[in-house]
Order: sequence, then C-alpha cells, then structure tokens
Amino acid sequence: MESAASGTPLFFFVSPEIGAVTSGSVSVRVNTRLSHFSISLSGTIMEMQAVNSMSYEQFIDVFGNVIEKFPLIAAAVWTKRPFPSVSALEQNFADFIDSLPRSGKEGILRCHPDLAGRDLLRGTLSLESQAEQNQAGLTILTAGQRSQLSELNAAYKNKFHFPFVICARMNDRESITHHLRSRIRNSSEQELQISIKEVLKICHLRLLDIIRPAVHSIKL
Ligand code: 2AL
Repeated sequence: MESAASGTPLFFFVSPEIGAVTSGSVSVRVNTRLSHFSISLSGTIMEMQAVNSMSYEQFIDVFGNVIEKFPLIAAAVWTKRPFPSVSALEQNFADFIDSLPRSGKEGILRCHPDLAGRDLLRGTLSLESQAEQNQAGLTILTAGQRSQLSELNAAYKNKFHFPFVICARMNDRESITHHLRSRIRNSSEQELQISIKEVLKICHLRLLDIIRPAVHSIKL
C-alpha cells in the first residue's frame, strides 16, 4: 500500500481495539507510522460531506457523545454546519464549551464517569468510555490498585466537587495515578482549565473515531 502524498509505502497494523459504534458500524483505530486513521468495519468511512448532509437527529445520534453524556452541545453545534473539516467541527465543540459559564463547564465535568469507578464495575459506562478505560488498562486493575484509585478520586472530588477528568487513551494506570496525585494540589481555577482541556482531547479522539480527516485519507 502506498501513501498518495509521497508514494512511500505505509506500514500499518490494525489494532483490535474497538473505537465507537456509529450508525450501525463499528470503527477501529488503525495505527500507521505516520498517523492514526479510523476505518469502519462496515466499509463505509464517514466524510465531511456526509456529516454536513445529516439531519439534526442523525447528527445528535452520531456526535451526541463526543462530549460525554452531553448531547446538548452536538444539538447546538449542528446549527453551525457546513463544516469544512474535522478541525472546524471540533473547533465548534470547543467554542461552545468556552462560551459556557463556570457552572456549565463544571456540569460537563460532572457528567464524566470516574475512572475505574462505579459505572465500570456495574457495566454502565458509555461505549466510548468503556473502550477508553479499557485502553488505559483500567479494566484489569488489581483490587489494591482499584481501591487506591478510588481513594484518590474521592479525595479529588471532595476538594473540587467535580470528578477527576483525564484523556484515558493518552494515559495508562501509572500516569493517571501520577496526574491525580499532582493535580489534586492545584487550585480550583487551574483544575477547571486543565480538565476542560482533557475533555477536548477526549472529544478530538472521539471525532477521529467517527470521521476520516481529508488530509489523512488513504485508500484501503
Ligand atoms: C474519562 C472517560 O470516561 N474517558 C476518558 O478518556 N476519561 N473519564 C474521566 N473521569 O476522566
């Protein structure tokens, strides 16, 4: 297989990690030495053209959870179509969040499940969150590791009144514990800012699971 841009061979492997289920298709992350791509097992890869022609019902179905349990944002962002690119779409999610008062931003954080918390144990995580926590190794913790994380999460919530939020897919158990221990020492203002940045990282990866960025298009 060759990259259209350079003509150099692309060495890629398909990881078995399930990304998200959208419109009846399962998306899978593909890692190449150049970048990450998303393909759909159904063979259909969503393009911006398809995104821009969606009804608001379809748009909310597909993008309603790119911000965890907050479909209201997708419902508002739909108004801003057409989106020339994935980054333009992503920017609209970021702008909407940025425009919220502090209580709204905290509300977004409060809709995130704890890492390795009650929802994971009960099997009530969203598909996206389940895949992310799985990728970070949080589904295979020992009882001791789980209770350590649970105590840190509780201490964090006790101080800030919202849960500790971090992009799980960019971390693993050790780095999550490290960030928790370190961030708990921050001020509320610092934590709000850091946490919203993490929400945007989660959003970025979830969007890439759904849409193929034009600049990274490859023919499979
Ligand atoms: C999460 C989650 O559900 N996915 C992710 O990347 N981070 N939750 C959290 N509290 O950070």
